[in-house]
Amino acid sequence: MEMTLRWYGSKFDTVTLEQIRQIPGVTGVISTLYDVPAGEVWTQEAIHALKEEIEAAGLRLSGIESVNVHDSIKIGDADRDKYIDNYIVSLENLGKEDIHMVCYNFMPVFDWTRTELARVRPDGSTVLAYTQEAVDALVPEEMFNSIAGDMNGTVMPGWEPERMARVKELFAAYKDVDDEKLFANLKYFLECIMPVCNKYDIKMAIHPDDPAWPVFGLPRIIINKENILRMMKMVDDPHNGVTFCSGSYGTNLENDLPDMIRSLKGRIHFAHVRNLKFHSPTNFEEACHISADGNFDMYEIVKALYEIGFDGPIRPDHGRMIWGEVAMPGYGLYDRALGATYIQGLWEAIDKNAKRG
Ligand code: DNO
Repeated sequence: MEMTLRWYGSKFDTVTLEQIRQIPGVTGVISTLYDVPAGEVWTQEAIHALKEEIEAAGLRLSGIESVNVHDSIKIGDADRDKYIDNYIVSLENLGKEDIHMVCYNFMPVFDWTRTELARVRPDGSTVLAYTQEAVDALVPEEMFNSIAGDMNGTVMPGWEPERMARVKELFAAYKDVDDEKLFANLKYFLECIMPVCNKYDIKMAIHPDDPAWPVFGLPRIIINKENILRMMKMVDDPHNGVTFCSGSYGTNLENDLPDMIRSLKGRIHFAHVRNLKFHSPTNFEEACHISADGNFDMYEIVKALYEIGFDGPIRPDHGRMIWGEVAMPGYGLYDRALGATYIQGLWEAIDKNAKRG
């Protein structure tokens, strides 16, 4: 595995590349062209500039999170081919710049969903949290306003104001899209992009839906072992793979995370590792990374990744806000740095144990 940190680019991130470089063991960043709207072409020049900036700081651009998929593709609209063609050109330009991992999602309307961005924990840290009760009490259009005040002046991925302004319209556009249609539209998209992925060896890594169940009645399909294996079979190419995000699949306590990892051997191209603390099956908060703070056995999760021979980029995921830091919720420096070193400690112990037999 290669330890990385997500970085939104110098215009958008409160964390600098110099700071990331000083986190022990972190050699790469996962980045994006944050200001290119979904559906538009990523130019080779812009990708090259991003890569150069990262390399000048002594790090590697280890992959992209995300090249977002336009809603017309997810809906299966008449104009989807135009957006798929643009996506193919973006992948081609990434390939030419020697980038080989792309994370994306296929969630309708909203990306990940939380109902609180700064829930205070007993130690005074703040975390992202979710309760189904809070979602049920809201109409979708209010979702953005209900959390906008807690974004610390940042633009959160999937919660861009322009996108939220169109929520009503988007809901109407998705009205005939059920699980089967969404699967079919995903298949169509993947079949169109696999040739370019094969040509440049680009590993596509779909991010799970978070939380891993339908929200506001919208279909959500990347939620459990059965569906993800169906997706792997439906386009059976190693370039069609997954981002294994423990905190997203883990929102559903019925998902056995180490078992899911083992069943996806060879198809996990990127790993997001974090822990959750549940107060009830539909009320959880994002704990710090260590096992003792949440509900997951982080040792078993990392061990499963180790045992399947996972060798892609891995990153700590959302961190708590601690030590007075003001940053994009979930994406501050300090707690993610603690997470990165903790995951590496688990990995080293597992590796040494395995080698000693
Ligand atoms: C949230 C992230 C997601 C993820 C996208 C991938 O913090 O994990 O926004 O990047 O779903 O496209």
